[in-house]
Formats: sequence, structure tokens, C-alpha cells
Amino acid sequence: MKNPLSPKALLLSATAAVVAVGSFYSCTTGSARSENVLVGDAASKVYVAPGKYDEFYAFFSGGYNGQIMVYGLPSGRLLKFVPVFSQNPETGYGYNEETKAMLQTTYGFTPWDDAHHTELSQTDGVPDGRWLFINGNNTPRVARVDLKTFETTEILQIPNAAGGHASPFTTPNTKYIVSATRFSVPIPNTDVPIDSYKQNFKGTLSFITADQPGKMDIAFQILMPGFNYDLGHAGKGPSDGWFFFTTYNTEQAYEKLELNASQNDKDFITAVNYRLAEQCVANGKAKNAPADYFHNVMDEKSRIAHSERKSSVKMLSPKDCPGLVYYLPTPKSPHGVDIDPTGEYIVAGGKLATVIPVHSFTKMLRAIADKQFESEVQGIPVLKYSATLAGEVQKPGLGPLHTEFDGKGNAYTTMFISSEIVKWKLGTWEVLDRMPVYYSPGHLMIPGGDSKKPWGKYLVSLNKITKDRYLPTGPELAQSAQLIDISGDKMKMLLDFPTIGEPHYAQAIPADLIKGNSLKFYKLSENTHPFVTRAEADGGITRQGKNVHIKLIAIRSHFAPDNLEGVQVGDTVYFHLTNIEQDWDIVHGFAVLGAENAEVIVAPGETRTLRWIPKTTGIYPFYCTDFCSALHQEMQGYVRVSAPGSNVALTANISAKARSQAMRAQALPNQDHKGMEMASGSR
Ligand code: RUQ
Ligand code: CUA
Repeated sequence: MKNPLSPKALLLSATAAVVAVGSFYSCTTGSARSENVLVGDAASKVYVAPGKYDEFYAFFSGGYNGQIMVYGLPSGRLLKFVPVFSQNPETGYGYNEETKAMLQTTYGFTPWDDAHHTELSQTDGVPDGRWLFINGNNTPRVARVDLKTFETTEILQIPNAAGGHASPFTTPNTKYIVSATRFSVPIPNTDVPIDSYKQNFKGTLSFITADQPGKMDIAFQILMPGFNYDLGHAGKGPSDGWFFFTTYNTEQAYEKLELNASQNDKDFITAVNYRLAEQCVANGKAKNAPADYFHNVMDEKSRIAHSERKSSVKMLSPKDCPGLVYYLPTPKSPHGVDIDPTGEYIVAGGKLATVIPVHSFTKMLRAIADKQFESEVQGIPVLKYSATLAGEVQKPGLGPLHTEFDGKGNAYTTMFISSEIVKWKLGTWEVLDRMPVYYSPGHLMIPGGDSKKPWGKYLVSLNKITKDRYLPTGPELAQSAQLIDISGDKMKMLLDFPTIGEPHYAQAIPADLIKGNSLKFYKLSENTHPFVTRAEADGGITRQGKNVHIKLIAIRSHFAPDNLEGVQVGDTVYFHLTNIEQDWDIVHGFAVLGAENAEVIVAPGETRTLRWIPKTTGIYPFYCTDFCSALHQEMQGYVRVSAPGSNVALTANISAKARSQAMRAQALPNQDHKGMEMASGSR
């Protein structure tokens, strides 16, 4: 199937690479250039025929939209948005009463965050398709998405932290995920002069237990000097048991960081021996420190989220646990830190560095044993650069940020400033290939590319600047992702596709590891929601003071009850809707005139609640918002709202059975059907 690359194409792609370097701001010629790097069979390599499945699921973080986008690869087809730190009108997440608790934080209801890194759970260092984690940067949080349901099922707030950026990277068996502070702040946070930074500001590295769903918690925090902690990755194989974090602003600047945090020739990679941390905690070396944070969990059976507020964490200070932390000097304001599949090499992306430095784990252990320290920072030994260095990739390009691996001994690094992906060889550090990308790539992603076993077939470049890549859509454009074939010696550009928000990172996994586990519906018999309605005749309306609870069912194509009276102005009404279907992909929705909340979408077998406060008397229609059947447009009902103190009795009409589908099909010839459709005015 594969066409050998013609010499002409090679020449063209080499020319394109040269032209692209350093000239990405002259965007008007961008499209022309990228056509040059396309190879003849690119279209067939990304074509997934109608009705066929993609080979990989890819999970892109939504950046400042707080969500996750699920794409199929290689087609680049968008499959789903998973809301995490957001309210989502498509699913009702964060709007319906059952999910609001997911977004609870100590700052109040927080339906927004800046979500940077998707991270698949791992077994023995390999992505396993059970869960997907993602971090919230602004109000530091980590979330778990269950890949059976593609739903956010758990969110843990990170206390004593600000800017949860180095997160939620996992250890090889998902025992822990981590979160490190990007911003140092006083810990506990308190009112101090900003210029007391050096004296009062600290960082924390949080290790979060993650292998038991519903039970995430802070296992311990490590109190660190007041630097900025940027990214992290766990060791694996020989380096299993260690965690590595990039560390910048070792200058401890607190103003004009652009200049003042770029002074030092080298910053650090922080190496943490977390097995030793476990021992120190077990031996009572950690202190109980005050903390204030929420843990929110979606109950599997009732499908209702609950919040718990917690007040303390185990805080470990490096000086109470000697050998816990070492600093590895690393040029210059490093961003990404990536561990190769063997676990031996620790690759840093020094944003302002002219080389890509690679540390050796073996040499690091030796340097520690031989005490090859150049200094100490607040009791933390700083190892000698020459003692841990395995090699440097020379002249890689400009602005290295992130590196992933193909499992065949090669590494791929994004060059933000020179807008290219650079392929280089582990061990010899020679540059093997370059591919211009459009424009300014941040992360790149190879399925399993940060794990022990990359599926090294494709690479996705996540580009920060789009400019002329797509039809213009005003001042803000979709972000651009580019799919590159890395199965051969030379990279081949296959596809451009847009992404929404600002995807920082993405991860991908073979579809086979997920698709067979996908839940088709919730079992109605297992629904423990207190307001579940299991059968048509069980619905009804009840009053508790000013609160009115309406229990109703949805089934193709009606609600029962569908006529409700006795509601008064001043009441708060709760519609508890149970979808009693037990069939895949048959969801119903609910909306009522004047509802200020998003619609409620209810999956088969589950119960969802819409809260509604009618403000004036009158008749209020409600209807199904999901086109569920041929008679979807008949799926409606009425609520009568009377004046306060009115003597209209509470009644719920449960005669819906009488209006069964068959009867209606009979009673509604085409003519009437159309008339009703127009009258309902909803389409
Ligand atoms: S980031 S572009 Cu992961 Cu937030 Cu590097
Ligand atoms: Cu149910 Cu439309």
C-alpha cells in the first residue's frame, strides 16, 4: 500500500522545512508550504470509510474551556465533549441537581477551569483504558473520567497550592497521580507583603492516591522552596519509584518574570524519591498540616454527586526525610520533562536553551551515592550537571518544549519558536529528521508516547497558533492539530484538523482497549435515586412546604404524568425525570418554558432533576429536547401555575398509557401531525 517517497517529494519536503524555520509569521504562504510536505497517499492513510471505526481514541484537553474533546484517529473526527470543570448544556452536567456537587470547591461553586493535561491510567507503565485524569490549573483540582461512561465521576481539590499545572501525571500503576504548584504562595495562604516572597512563599508537590475510584485523596504533600514547578513525569523500569518535576524561576522573582526569571543559566529538574516519602510518612515524619479542600464523587448507583470537605493533609518537609529530593541543574527555564520508555533517560525541554539536555537515571544514582553536589538549596542537594548528564542534542531548533517517544529508540521534540517537530536518536543524540508544523507547537502526542510501550505509528502536533490554516472565523480561530505518520524513517504529514479551546496536551490509546467496555445504558433495576420512577403509574406530584417534587418518566414518546396542576407562584419545583428505556443510545431530554437552566438530558435508566422557579401564573409547556423517535414532537406536557394560596388541588395526570404510541399513530394522520408541530413552535 505504501508509496515510496519520490526523490522530488523528499526535496520538496526538505525545502519546506528550511523555509518554515524562522519564518512562520509570514503566514500568507502557509498553505502552499504545507501542501509541499504532504505525500501522495496521505488521504488514503487517514480515510475511515463510513460505518468504520477509527483505530485510536484521542483525548484532547480543552484548555480554558475546562473540558475534554474525544477524537478518532487517524480520521480526526470529533466524537464527543466530556465536560469536567464546566457546565455543559449538551449533557446538563453542572446544571442538573445531580451533578452540581461535582463543581464544588472551597471558593464556592466553580464551573470553570483551565484544563491542561489528559492522562490515561496505566497498568505496569502502559495505558490501560480504565480512566482518564485531567487537571484544573486555576483552582487546583484533578478529575477522573470513567472510560466506561465517558463521564466525570470524581474531582479532588488540591489544597495548599496555586496553579495546578504539573498534573495529573501518573505513576506506572496509577497508585498516585500528582499535582505541583506552578505559583508559589504562602502556605498556609495568608496576608503578607508580596516582596516577602523569598521568606514566605513556598511550593508544594502533591501525591494523590488514584487507583481506587471514588477514593482519591492527598496521600502526602512535600513542602518545597518557593520556585515555580511546571511539569512532571514518573520514572519507570529502573527509575520506578522516582518522580521528576521541572522547576523554573529559581531566581525567585515575583515581578516581571519574563526578564527576572530568565537570569539563571540553569534551573532544575526536581527528582523525588516517592517510595522514600511513603516510608517517611509511615514513620511519622510528616506533620498534619491544615488544609481546606473538597472531594466530589458521583455515586454509581444513584447517579448523584456528593461533596465532602476535608481539613488536613500530611505535609512532609525534605529536611525531615533525607534523600527525598535532589535538584538536577538543567538549562534554561525547562518546561517539559519526559522519561523515555526504558526509564533511563530524563529529557528536559529548556524553552530558552540551545540544546536538549538529557539526564541519565543511572548516573543520577551514582552522583547521589558519590555525593557529587555543587551546592544546596534549603537543605536540598544540587547535583553537578556534568555528573548526571547523558548527552545533549545539539542544534535541535529553537524553543524545545515537549518530547515523546516511538518505542523504537527515537524521540520527537516540539520546537515552539522554529515551528517544527524534530526527531532524534536516544543514545547518540543525533538529529534524524525535521518536519515543519503550522504554527508554534506546544505539546506533541504519540499514542502511549510517554509510557513504557508507545504505539509509535502516529504523532499529533498540537499547535498554538493557527493563522491561515482554516477559513477565517473572526479574531479567534480554532486551534490546529496535525497528524504525522512516524512509522517510517522520515515523518510524513497526513492531516490538519481543528480543535476547540486550547488543547495543551492529548493522549491516545488503541480503540480496542476501550470500546468493548462502553456502557450502553444504566440498569433501571439498580437505580437508587431517591426520586426514581420505575413505571408510568408511579409518577406523581407532592408538596413539602414551598417545594414541589414532580416524579415523571420518559419513554418513547411520552412523559407520564404529562399534565400537572397545583403549582403556585413562589414554589420551587423539582422535575425528577427517569428515562425508563433500557436500550442503547435512547436518551430523552426535558425543558420547561422559562427555565433558566440548561435542558436536562437523561440516559436510559437514570434519573435527572431540573430545578424550576415559576415567576408568573399561567400554563407552562414542557417537552423532550432530544429527537428520540418519530413522535418526538408529540413528547410534551403542561404545568398549570396558580397564584399563591390558590385552592387548585395538586394533581398529576397519569393517563399517559391511554395515549400510547399505537393509538396516537392512528389518531394523528399527517395533517394533524404537522399542525401540532407548528403549534409547538419548537423547531
Ligand atoms: S503546557 S505547551 Cu503542558 Cu500547560 Cu506545555
Ligand atoms: Cu424523548 Cu424526544
